[in-house]
Amino acid sequence: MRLKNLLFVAFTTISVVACNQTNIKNTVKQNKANASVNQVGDFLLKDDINKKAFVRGEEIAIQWSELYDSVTVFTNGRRKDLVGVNSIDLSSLIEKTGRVSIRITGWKDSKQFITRKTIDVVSSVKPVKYKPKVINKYWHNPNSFTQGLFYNDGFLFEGTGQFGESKLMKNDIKTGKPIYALDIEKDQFGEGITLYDGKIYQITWISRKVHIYDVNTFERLRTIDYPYQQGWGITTINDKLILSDGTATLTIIDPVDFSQLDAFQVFDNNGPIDSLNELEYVDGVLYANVWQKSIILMIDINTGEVTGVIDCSDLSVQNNSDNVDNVLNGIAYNSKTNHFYITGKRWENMYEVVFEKK
Ligand SMILES: [Ca+2]
Repeated sequence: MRLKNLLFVAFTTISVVACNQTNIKNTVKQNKANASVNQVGDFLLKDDINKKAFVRGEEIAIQWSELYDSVTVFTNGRRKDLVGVNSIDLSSLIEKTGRVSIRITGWKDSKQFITRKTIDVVSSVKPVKYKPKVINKYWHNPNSFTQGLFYNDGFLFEGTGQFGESKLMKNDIKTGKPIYALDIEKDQFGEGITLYDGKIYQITWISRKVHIYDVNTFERLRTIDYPYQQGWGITTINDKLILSDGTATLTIIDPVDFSQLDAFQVFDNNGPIDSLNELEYVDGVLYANVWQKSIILMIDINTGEVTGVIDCSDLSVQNNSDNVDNVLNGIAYNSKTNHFYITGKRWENMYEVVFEKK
């Protein structure tokens, strides 16, 4: 009997200890789980919880219960910490148009409660319609698959594409013939070109290489790595460069190492405009032609908004071809005359134009 009692006591004690240890373990486990496994927060859009698109500048009010000790809001990676409030207008955190990934985390004790949402911020302006007025028309080599174009000091500089055919040229405007022309590597497809600090930058489509030349001698100074997937258009904005990649996204970069300084998505008042290609920047306005469309967009680089659309279909028709690849692509600007030059891939003409309201 005595032994039996002893065994019973011992068993009970071990069980209780084991049970307590299990409880502690479970509690610790639970706390860790609470801290690491996100719980769904109750962060909701105030007026219409399912609303997906907002006009730039419109209030984007999010509200939540008073459960949390603190709240952190991320909009496209931009962070704001909040204490003692239970609502925020996100529009104050969003400067530009585009798709915005929102993550809101509420903290209570060791627990975090997360709500994620994606919204679109569309342009607040209706684009003004323009068309080109032709001042002059010049010969353009119909073999040139134009991918980049800029004006400098009386000449048009042109970069062309296609594997095995890509060139960089300095062209006489009146004859369209090259003063200088050089080929790039046969396995590379040339894309946009721009002038920065006395040097020409020529990007390539998928080779992830950038060639840099002296604008006066055409000597290739160096080739650097291109840190993005695709190169389409490039132009200079004061002390920075801006890139298109065939999507609605434009990337502002450091000219020294091509590292990203900013990126935004171009939206009109309906949504994103994809396939942005050749670029030109003039006095606060970025001009971008849209691949396979006969239009040039005017974009406010501070907001991402499309402020104007230039319909170049009359010019496209004059250069029509059976080849669907031969589309509008090439915008250059002469600051002395305020005239633009526009052409296209394998177009027979280079146009000197001004843009006027339709
Ligand atoms: Ca250009």
